[in-house]
Amino acid sequence: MSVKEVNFDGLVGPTHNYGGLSLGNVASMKSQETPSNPKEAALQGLAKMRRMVEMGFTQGFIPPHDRPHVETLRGFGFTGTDAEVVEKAGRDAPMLLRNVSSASAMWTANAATVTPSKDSADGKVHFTPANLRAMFHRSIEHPQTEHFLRTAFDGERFAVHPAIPGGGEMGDEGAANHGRLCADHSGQGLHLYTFGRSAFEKRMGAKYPARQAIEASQAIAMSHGTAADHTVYMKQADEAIDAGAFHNDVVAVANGPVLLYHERAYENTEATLDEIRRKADALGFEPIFIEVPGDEVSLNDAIVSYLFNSQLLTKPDGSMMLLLPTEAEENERTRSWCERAVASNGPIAETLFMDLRQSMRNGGGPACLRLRVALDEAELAAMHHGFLVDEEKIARLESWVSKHYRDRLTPDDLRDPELLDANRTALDELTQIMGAPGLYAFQRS
Ligand code: SUG
Repeated sequence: MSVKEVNFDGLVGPTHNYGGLSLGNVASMKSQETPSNPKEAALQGLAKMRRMVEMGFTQGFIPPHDRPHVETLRGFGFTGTDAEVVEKAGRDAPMLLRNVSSASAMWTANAATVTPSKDSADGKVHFTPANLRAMFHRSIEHPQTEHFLRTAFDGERFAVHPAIPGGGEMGDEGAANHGRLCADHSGQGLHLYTFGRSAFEKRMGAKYPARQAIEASQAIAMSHGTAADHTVYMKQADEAIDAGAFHNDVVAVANGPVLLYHERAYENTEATLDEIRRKADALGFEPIFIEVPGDEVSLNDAIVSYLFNSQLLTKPDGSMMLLLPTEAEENERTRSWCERAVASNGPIAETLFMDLRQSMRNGGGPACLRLRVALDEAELAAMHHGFLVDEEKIARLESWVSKHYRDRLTPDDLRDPELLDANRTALDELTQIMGAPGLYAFQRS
């Protein structure tokens, strides 16, 4: 049965703002307190989805989370009506309110880790929502994500697990630190899990946190039933993390047999690539490594341009393209690298640069905004089609955004209790567009 890779993009939520919440994410730290434009952010994301549909890809989306998240504030002792809770938190705990208001669920590469049915022991598609424990504002995402995934992928063909228990350094950041190599999407895959640390290691002296624990990745591989000889664990280079590669997808991307990565992305690169070669050979395909040398594109160039945070896509005609952010076109070194890559007649036949600046200013490029799920025809038919888009639904979502979203928001504006009400009205209407009534907890209580 033929298998398609479906990209589920995070629909940017109405509270998109620059809170400066992510230590080690240089764009987020730099944008702190500047005004955002949630309407433009959501429309930029929808424009990317539209391009994907126009090029013949099957495209899905994951709706925004309910923000500000009143239940979390109640957990911190705030009481009263929902509006009172937001008002009191805005007055007495503005940083807490900022954290529970983030629209960070838009970066669905961090929503979950996915194992296609071809690669799991029980033949089901497996999902584990990421616990995202490294950053408080993201650690509250997984219960809503789990509910969305259970709604989207319901039935015997799918298995949705709870997040890996968090606490201490037991961090899991989902698909942003996971890649899958295969001959093509219908073939069996080799799973590349990238980690920054052991949860039990005392990591002293580092500039920035290493978010992914190897124990979390191992737990996912085990619960998804991925065979040990179909799995490779790769250690992120500390140098890359400290330069701002807070997720591996800032310095590497995989698609089909191709692994595109920065020379300094990993520790023990040679030994790791050998392991990939050996395990891929046993699966019957030859991996194609495209290493970008540090003297052509420095780690810093990679991080400011997000060259690697691109979508490496196999088009319906079988050729590969790279969908990148405009920042990678503006940086002379990354643009020239792209030009040389296309001219070399290698696997990357074409590039497409897209304006995703609103998300980029928070450290979220094209690849952060999407969760890849490889589905065969029966699985695609069995999933909830409210989470899929075609051109007509994208047009409806664009009007919905234009009607409900503000075009300017600062972290201070989050104190406005009317924002909560307006957001819930918008999300309620969104569930009607999706045909998914009661998707949000506030609709069920
Ligand atoms: O987790 N930024 C996100 C960006 C996630 C990017 N995802 C991938 N690389 N896959 C993060 O650091 C910033 C929010 C703020 O500062 O307002 C933020 O959460």
